[in-house]
Amino acid sequence: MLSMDKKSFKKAYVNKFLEMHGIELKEGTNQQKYDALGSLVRDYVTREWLKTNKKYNKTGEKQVYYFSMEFLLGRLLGDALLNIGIRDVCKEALADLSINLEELENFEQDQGLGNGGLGRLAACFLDSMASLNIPGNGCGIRYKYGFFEQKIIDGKQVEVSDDWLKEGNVWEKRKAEKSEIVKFGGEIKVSEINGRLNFTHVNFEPVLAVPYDTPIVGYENEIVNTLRLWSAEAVSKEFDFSSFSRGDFLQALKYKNSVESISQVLYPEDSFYEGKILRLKQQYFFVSAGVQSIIRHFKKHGKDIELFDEKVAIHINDTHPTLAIPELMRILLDEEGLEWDVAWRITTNTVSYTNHTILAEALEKWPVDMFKELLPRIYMIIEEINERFCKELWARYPGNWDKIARMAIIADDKIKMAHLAIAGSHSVNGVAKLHTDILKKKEMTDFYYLYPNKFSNKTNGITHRRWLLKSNPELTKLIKDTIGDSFIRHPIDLKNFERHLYDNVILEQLGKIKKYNKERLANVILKNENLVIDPNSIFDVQVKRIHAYKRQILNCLRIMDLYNQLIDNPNFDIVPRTFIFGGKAAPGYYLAKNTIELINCVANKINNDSRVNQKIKVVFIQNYRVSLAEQIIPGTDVSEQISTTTKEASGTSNMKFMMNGAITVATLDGANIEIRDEVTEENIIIFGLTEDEVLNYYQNGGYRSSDIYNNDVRVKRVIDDLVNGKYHNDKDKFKSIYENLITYNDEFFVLKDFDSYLKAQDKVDALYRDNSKWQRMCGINIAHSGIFSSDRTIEEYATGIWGSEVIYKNL
Ligand code: 26Q
Repeated sequence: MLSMDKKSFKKAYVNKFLEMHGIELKEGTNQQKYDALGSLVRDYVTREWLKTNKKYNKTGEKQVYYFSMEFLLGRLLGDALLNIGIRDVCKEALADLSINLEELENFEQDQGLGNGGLGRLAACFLDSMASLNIPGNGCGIRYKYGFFEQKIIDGKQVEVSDDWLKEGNVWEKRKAEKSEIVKFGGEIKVSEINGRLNFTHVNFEPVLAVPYDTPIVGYENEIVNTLRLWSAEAVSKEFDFSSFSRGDFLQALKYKNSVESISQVLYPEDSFYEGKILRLKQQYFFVSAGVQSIIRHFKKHGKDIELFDEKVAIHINDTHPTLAIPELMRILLDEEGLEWDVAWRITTNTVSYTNHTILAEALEKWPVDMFKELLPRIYMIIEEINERFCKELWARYPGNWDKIARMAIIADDKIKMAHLAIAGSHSVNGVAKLHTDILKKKEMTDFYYLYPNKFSNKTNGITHRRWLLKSNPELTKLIKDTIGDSFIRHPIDLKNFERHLYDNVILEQLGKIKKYNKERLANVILKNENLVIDPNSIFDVQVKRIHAYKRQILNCLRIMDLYNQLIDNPNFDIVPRTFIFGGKAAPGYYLAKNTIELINCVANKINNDSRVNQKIKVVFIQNYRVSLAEQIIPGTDVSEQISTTTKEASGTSNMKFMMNGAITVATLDGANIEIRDEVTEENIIIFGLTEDEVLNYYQNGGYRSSDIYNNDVRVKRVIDDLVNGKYHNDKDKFKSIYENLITYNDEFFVLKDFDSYLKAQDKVDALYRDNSKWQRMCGINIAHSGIFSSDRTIEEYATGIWGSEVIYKNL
């Protein structure tokens, strides 16, 4: 923890400002003030960063490298201030200078290099590793453009590119001297030297991978870890001016453009695989640069390559970085001269893999022809891995061709990345109990029987530092005042809060804090959406990627039903509710975009209908992202976690909401089950089909959505409302949703779960009327959220998978 008093902070800040901008503070713009503050804090952080790196080099502790295509960090200033322990000093010092810290924080662009859950999980994990003194590094891509900015124009999503670097980024440090070369295309020349085959890569296209390092600050422990993101640049030799004289200018330009496109933009699909060559280039690009730099660092410290797996753990976040396996093999074989078996032992001991989805359409399978041409040597290695793997299968299941074909890494001219990831790693984990069970008994069952010991569950978590301490300081203060501050280092201690939930004063304070946060959120909505909402109404929130399986449509249909009820019966007594939606649709995902339009049309109709708009209102908040989540979640009463059971691997916003004292309405899916187990059935509202029912329908059929449509008048009415012009002049506007539900038999059981969802919502209404009961339920959710801190998750990864020394316990 940095010791710093207000006076010296003030002085340092004023000096920094002057030095940077050459004008007086009072003449500066807010952007300039933010830049100076960021730069000052970065300087403080840098000192501890250097110390940490020195320490790691001295102790030689095992390093963990978390490889991920996505890191959804959000803003870093507030996080850094909190973790180095000077947030309060800074806030007061700035106040003395008539500067509002929160206002300045808003000038920081979100670092939005991720789509959703998987990318945010990577960010929470980095925070926990640093805070638990684990030598943990991130490795990914420095996309020039992050996840697109979403605008809603005429009710429709419009994508705007996210030029997040345009005002600069104080947190990153370019390390040109640590660049690596990544090779694409070309041919492999095989020769024999001293009885050993030698592989030489010729005529390849070289790409320069330049690292940019970002500090990851641990919580008050003087540890600053590193996130290394790679940027693709032309190798200057290949783009030199001699080209001009040779008249190859266009050729050189083409090369430059093609290289730079690699780290140009994040793919905005989060659950849909399309075999794009650029995506494959991105994957190999960062994985190759990452593995090369790990080996270089390892060897620089004079260590024996055969001990690599004792000192390095590489974790792959889903299959996207799976090429780390053949790339590590390539280096160990071709550059270090190891024998296959030794290289394979080292590689599998080093790599571990997390699966995040069971959606078949998200599984990565690369066409052999394309792959081979782009990565000829890597392809040869995968072929060899496949051959040896199939031999192992043959020995184990002689004659069982079906099974071997099913499990092979290369089959039907495709490379199955999940199979490669399982074969090439020592650990495979799912992200919630149900998800892991499904992997074991369905999706990966063949592999589970082959390698039962590789499989384990690691239920996801969230960093309570960002999602409680930083985003909800008022609640944090109440908890601290009530149970002390041990929960900050040991979030499980939040349990001690439960005893106090029979104290009416505490319940009242909980209510007041929620109200305050709702008012804050109402202001955000007024500012961003120009809509007035009532903080006395129930804030009922569904914010996440827009996807059929997450069932925003179910939520929308019940609002349409409620609207019908209120019109039919003007005396219908409900607690006023505000329905809040947010989330981005993949640009090519028509149904998801249509869902956004439906929500906006329903909002438009209801918000302008004076018969109901004192009782219900609907908001779609644009451009949902980490910094907005931090403002929405603390102000939420009801958290909607309503995915079709079995489809959501875990979910993590469910955890963020409970930690901030929202009541969850949920299906028994993903981590919702574990949340229910923690808080017990009385403190969560569960509805919908069970796992067995869903799996049974998928396996044996027997569901007909049209039967429900024909038999349930409320269902019939809302479905008809989709296509009768009620919400849009163009009756065909929502035809895709209608067809999805009726013509194509409702793959996600929206209509099947509709009735039980309505009953769940009636229960919310009834419970909310008993204020102290409601507040107690909220308190119980907070008290039981500690287990969902990513510190718990990371401790499980560290001890169960990575073999890191966990020394933070002595703190
Ligand atoms: C793959 C190939 C080509 C292009 C894009 C992709 C791609 C990109 C991102 C596929 C998947 C993703 C992201 C998946 C994701 O966010 N999954 C979520 O992971 C969370 C953390 O484990 C879980 O809580 C969620 O349940 C899961 O949906």
